[in-house]
Amino acid sequence: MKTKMRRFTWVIVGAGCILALLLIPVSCGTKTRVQQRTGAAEAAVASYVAPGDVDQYYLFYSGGHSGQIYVGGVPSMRHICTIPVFAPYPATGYGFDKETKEMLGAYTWGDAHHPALSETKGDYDGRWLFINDNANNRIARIELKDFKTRQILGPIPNVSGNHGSTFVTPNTEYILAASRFSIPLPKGTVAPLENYASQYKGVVAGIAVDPNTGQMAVGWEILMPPFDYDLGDAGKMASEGWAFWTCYNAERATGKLEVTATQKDRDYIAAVDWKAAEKAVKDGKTKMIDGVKVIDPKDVPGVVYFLPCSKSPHGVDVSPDGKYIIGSGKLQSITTAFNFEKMKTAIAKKDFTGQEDGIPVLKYESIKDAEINVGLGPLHTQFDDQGFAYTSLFVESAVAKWKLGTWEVVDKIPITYNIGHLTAAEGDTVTPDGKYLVALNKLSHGRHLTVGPSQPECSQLIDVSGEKMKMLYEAYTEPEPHYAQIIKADKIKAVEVYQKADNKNPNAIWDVKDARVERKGNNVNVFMAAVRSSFEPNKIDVKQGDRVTIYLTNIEQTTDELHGLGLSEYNINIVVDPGETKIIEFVANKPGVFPFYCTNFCSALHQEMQGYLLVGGGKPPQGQITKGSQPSGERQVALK
Ligand code: RUQ
Ligand code: CUA
Repeated sequence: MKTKMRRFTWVIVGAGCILALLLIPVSCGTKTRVQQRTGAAEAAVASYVAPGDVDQYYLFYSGGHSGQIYVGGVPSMRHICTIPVFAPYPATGYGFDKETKEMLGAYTWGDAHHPALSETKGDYDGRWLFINDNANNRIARIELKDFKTRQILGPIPNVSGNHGSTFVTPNTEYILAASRFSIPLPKGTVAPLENYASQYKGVVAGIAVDPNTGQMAVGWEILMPPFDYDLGDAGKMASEGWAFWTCYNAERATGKLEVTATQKDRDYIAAVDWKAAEKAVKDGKTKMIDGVKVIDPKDVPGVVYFLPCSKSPHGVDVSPDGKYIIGSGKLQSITTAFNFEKMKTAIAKKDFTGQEDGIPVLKYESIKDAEINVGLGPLHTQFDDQGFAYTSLFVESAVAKWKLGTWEVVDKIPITYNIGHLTAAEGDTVTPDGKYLVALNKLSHGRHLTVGPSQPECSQLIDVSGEKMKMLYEAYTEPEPHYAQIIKADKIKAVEVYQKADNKNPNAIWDVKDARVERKGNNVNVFMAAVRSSFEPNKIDVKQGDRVTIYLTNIEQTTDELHGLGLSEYNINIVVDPGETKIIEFVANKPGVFPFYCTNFCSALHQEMQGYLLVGGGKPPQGQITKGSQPSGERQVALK
């Protein structure tokens, strides 16, 4: 592939040279080398952030089945940090201390797809970041004051394969969630796959968010036909109060979906009046399934409608003014702009063509404003500040720029290769910024230093400030960014040190004089301080079988002075930020002497920052290790 690409480039460059020689100074469509270099220099300057300077925007991109979120800067595209969410992350000690271990529960992985920044009046407010776990039906909330995961909700009852998530309503009243895989409900029930069409159920849901704390809880759930609910977006401005999800497999098929679920010409976008859903829950028009109040649309007319959409749609995106709902059939070359007002009129006039399990299907011709000829394999659409929309074309490997209202395609830029999502600066708000667009590409095909068969993912930064889109930069990431959001840097105000006054852990200690080991029966409590460059206490003496709890406080109040505690052969690894207390719990079940040491380079004497855990009750010291004995994993000592 690479060789071919290189050869191809040579041909182009060669042709460019010849043309340049022939045609100078007459300009032509082909760029000369000088022009190419100027373009490259311009692009380099446009994405350059000098040492010591910071980016204009944060880029939060999902880490796919790594379960994490990556944080980058725009326009530099530099990776700044990783926020662990659904999987343990030894680098920050995530998943090893009591709090994060409990948050992760029994799961050691998640499949993170769509990060969503919290909003106030339809604008990112910089408070929280939410992200879905497609695999284990969870949603996490990250506090942007300290970039830490603070809550993981789920598995959400009745939702199976939470892909159509997380998308927030304009004031973060709800986070959308939905079933990608319909199953018999409640979870735990089994029905034969032959009965899929009648006994399996989909669910769309609104997860309620406490406006003060961000705490999430199930708000409402709606029982849906057994389709595959794919992506969502919340209505805004004109369409505020509504939520939209695409779905494929209106065929209600099973087996080889590639074939069985692509039979019909149309699938749907589900439109939910979430204020009506809220009211139905309040009025008790629900039934309990797995402890959740679920709305059956048959009992609550008006809560949900289906908009017919080109077959196998993927993304659904609401324009900044809320007037248009953009849905694309991923096997087609058009994207459809549905008109929200027309949708309301059609509902009022009962302009239906049928129903699915009691849910009215609106007439396509009555609600669509335009079919835009964007190109092959349209997936997702983003918006700028000039009334333009940008649609990613997976099959064509391109982005199409088109005008809302006139529906004409005005520009196209090739992408390398196979773009999935794309994200624009403040692109999901009611006032997008324009300026930058990031293409999140599915394949990199060796455009980087070779790293073996497991290749990184590629994203490309595009300048969208002018008439023509300009490619600026290409960056690589770990697997597997799906969606990302870009927020103005000055909207986020994060702390760099936890103030002592804010640390509410009753077992924190702030003076090495208070460091101690206390025993109550088999429970050993260690009150430990970490400060450059020692742990106090640095000796913990316990008996085999004791339950050990270490309250580890980093008493530093200085930026970037982190300490870690790695305990050899006990699989324990904690990091404490300045001013933070973490709780380490374990049973000292292995006898012996186990060193612990600081894992984060903190000072010139960082290597000296260490101590010992002595777990008594094993064999007493008995002479010398036999010379020449093979290490076998078993203790081999010479008996006298
Ligand atoms: S998906 S490439 Cu998981 Cu968001 Cu569209
Ligand atoms: Cu503390 Cu290294």
